[in-house]
Amino acid sequence: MSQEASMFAAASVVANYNSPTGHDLLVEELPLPADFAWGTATAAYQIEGGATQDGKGMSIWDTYAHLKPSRTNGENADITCDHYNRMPEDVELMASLDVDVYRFSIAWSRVVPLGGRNDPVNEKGIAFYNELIDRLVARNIEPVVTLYHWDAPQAIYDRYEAFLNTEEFRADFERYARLCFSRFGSRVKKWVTFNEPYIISIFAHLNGTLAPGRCREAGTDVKTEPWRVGHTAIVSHAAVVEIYAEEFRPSQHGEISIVLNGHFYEPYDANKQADIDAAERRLIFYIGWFGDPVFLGKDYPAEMRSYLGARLPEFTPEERNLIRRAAHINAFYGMNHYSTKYARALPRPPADDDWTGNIEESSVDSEGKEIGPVSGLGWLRVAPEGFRKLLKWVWKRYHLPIIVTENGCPSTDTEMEKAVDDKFRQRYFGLYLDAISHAIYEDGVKVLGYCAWSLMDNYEWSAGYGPRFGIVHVDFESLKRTPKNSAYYLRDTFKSRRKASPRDV
Ligand code: PNW
Repeated sequence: MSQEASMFAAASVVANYNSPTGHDLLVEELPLPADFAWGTATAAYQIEGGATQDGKGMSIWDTYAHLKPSRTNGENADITCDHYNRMPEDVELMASLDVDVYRFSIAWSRVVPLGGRNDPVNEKGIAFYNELIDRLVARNIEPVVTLYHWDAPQAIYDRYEAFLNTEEFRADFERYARLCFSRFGSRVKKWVTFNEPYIISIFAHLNGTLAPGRCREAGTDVKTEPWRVGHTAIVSHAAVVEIYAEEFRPSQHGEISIVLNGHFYEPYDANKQADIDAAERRLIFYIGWFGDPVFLGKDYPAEMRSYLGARLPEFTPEERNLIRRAAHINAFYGMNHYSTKYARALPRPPADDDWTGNIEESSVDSEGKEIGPVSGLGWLRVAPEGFRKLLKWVWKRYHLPIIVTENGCPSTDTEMEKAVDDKFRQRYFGLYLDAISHAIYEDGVKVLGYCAWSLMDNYEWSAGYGPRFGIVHVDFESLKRTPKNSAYYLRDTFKSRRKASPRDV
């Protein structure tokens, strides 16, 4: 299994910030602008449960999580946090933590059970999100709403394989988006089309570790499918962004964009030009793939064209015009970021399914230095300096205000007591907020807000209930929620850090 493919598997290493490898990371509690917003993030499939309740249709995740043999650690999210039935309590919980914003996603198959443009709307599903939004607004919490967080309606996958059919998907996604804008847009002022198109493309259509699980072993075409999937996401995003700007924004006055994830990459050997180039190329393959068409209205980066050749789709003239028109409508850059890795240039020619720009990733550099202490997940290491550098890289390339739409980690202890006194996580948050402060005040990057991943422990996709990312503990037997100390840490740190610290960018 490649390093990327194994990232949803839990690691059992115990972290030590003062490790013998020289990590001595101390939280400085640096200031943040007075108008900096903070909140929590979730995704529908990971927290809602109510899998078949009130007319919800099946999504590709309902199918994937029930495959036999299991590809999700034997676990599914039929119930998970049961947020669908406990939503009022969860809103009160957030209010008690003084959050400014809540980022959540709408389950497409809850509002259009069969997903298609001519399929009926499920009013009970609409009512659920209406109540959620109303309760948030009543508590002065701003909703940030993601239209697509990985849970395509199963029916559109059965009909035309969802993202693999650009025209069909785009048409169905346009109708779904219009429905959401018209029903929820009077109160939702920040929209996100897609969460992490990189992960949708690579993990779901190359490594096969996420639904619908397409991979070489399953006999699908891993050389071209991921790039077609990415293309569909870019074109559908642009179409929906334009629809919002033309049909809804004049009366609703909201903003729309996309959320891109990405590690930062450091060269494996900082003295080797090939590795310095490899680190930059890896960022371009991860982020530029989507960022250049979406935010600059340009073709895929030249590096990708030269490495991937005919595997990378061409934009049709209509698509080219569309992405050019839509690019300037995006109001912010939604950034999901967790960790940093080293990139090493491979000496041999790329594999026929290479998706990295022919580089190898690792957590240890040429001198044996680790990038940072490991969290409860092997791929997620604490490396706040990389976060600062990524903020700078993104700002320089796209020059859009950044909202950190996800950041967090699973602690190394899962025992109830230790999990609630989650020092590892508190320190991670403290360090990553320091990195934002450096980026704002020293590097001149515009960062508007921060959402911790996640509000509560939830279903971590193919890793099931193993890794706990929540700032609130969930007992999956009783479904009782207990705030961890990191929740209070975030509440208090935003209270104190934001005092009288004017934004000077
Ligand atoms: C995100 N990476 O996924 C998702 O948006 C969440 O739903 C998920 O629970 C969370 O992060 C934690 O995993 C990611 O490889 C998957 O950098 C992979 C990466 C980052 C985020």
